[in-house]
Amino acid sequence: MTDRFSFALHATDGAARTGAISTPRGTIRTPAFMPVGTAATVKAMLPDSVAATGADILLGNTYHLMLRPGAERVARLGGLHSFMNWDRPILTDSGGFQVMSLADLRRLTEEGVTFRSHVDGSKHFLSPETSMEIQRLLGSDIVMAFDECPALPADEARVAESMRLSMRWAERSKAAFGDRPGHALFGIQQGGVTRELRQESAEALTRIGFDGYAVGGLAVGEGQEAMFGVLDYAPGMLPADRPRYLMGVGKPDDIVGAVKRGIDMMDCVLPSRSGRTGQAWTRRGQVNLRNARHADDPRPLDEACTCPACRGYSRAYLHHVVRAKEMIAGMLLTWHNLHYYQELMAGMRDAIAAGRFAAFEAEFHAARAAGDI
Ligand code: PRF
Ligand code: ZN
Repeated sequence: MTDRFSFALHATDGAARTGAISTPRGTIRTPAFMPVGTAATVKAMLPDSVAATGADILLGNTYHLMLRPGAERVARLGGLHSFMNWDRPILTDSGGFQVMSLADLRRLTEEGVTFRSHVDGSKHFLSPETSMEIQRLLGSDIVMAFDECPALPADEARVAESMRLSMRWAERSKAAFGDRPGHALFGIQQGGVTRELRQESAEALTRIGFDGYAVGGLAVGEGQEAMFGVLDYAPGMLPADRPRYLMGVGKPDDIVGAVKRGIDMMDCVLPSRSGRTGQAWTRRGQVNLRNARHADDPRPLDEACTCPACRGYSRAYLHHVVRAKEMIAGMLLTWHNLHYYQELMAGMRDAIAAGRFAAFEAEFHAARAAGDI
């Protein structure tokens, strides 16, 4: 095991890449999918179960953890890894994005953002400096720069102004982060769907210098076609020898399209959140277990899946526990969905290494076009 953070590219196939990020807490195989553990838990899953699905790294949230239970408390209790019983790498988002979507009474200035907690109405302040301090207290392995991200569609002047503020904040994030061997700081590209703004943002971030680079500001209302349009050029603007992380994406077809365009890391609440509402993702697309057609079906959700939900239970049982709102419904479907996502990532890594990503992509779309069996 290494005492440093590093990234090694193993193979490329077109723009798609496979490699490994080494950290003192373990290796992250890329392309990587990071399950979301917002409040120091991947909801409905034990950490060992999350690891059993194939996850190398989790995502945690500055915003949620600073409000509850508080970063100082987590630090006193030994840091987030020990607190939540997950000893592998953790990436933490920096909070600005969540403030904009969740907090009440937000006030944005050059200095940072003041807001009221959605939990108890208490007043808080986040800035590049306070976000770096909170992520340090949590013990995050991959720290995200503090940024701001407008929802799309937004007018270009507003997107440009916001991107330039985020670039000034990126510089302050880097200064406040300091030198922390074994921990990484990622910059976040903004600029909406405007190529010139994405270029300006990439140049600003590269000049500052980060351990990795995120493509932020996508999957915020622009639609898949526009997102892929940006991903046709945005990853190529970022240093090829550093990991590239697409934030908050996505559905399985978004993920395959992003990897095809040069993305190495992703996170999304979709597999865990939709598992808690009776939605499953399989090779053949989305399956709603609430649907009455499953009530008498003795077959597993996916006969080819090796997860506990598919090996031990029928569609009829899953349908029953979803309808009865039993806790095991969320547990089994979250497990299945995370397992499916990790199998998808493993399949892409193998395909890229073997130079057959195009064939993998064609098979992925053909299986979905066939529909649920
Ligand atoms: N910035 C940060 N977190 C994010 C985003 C962003 O732009 C997004 C956009 N998809 C999701 N999460 N800091
Ligand atoms: Zn399964």
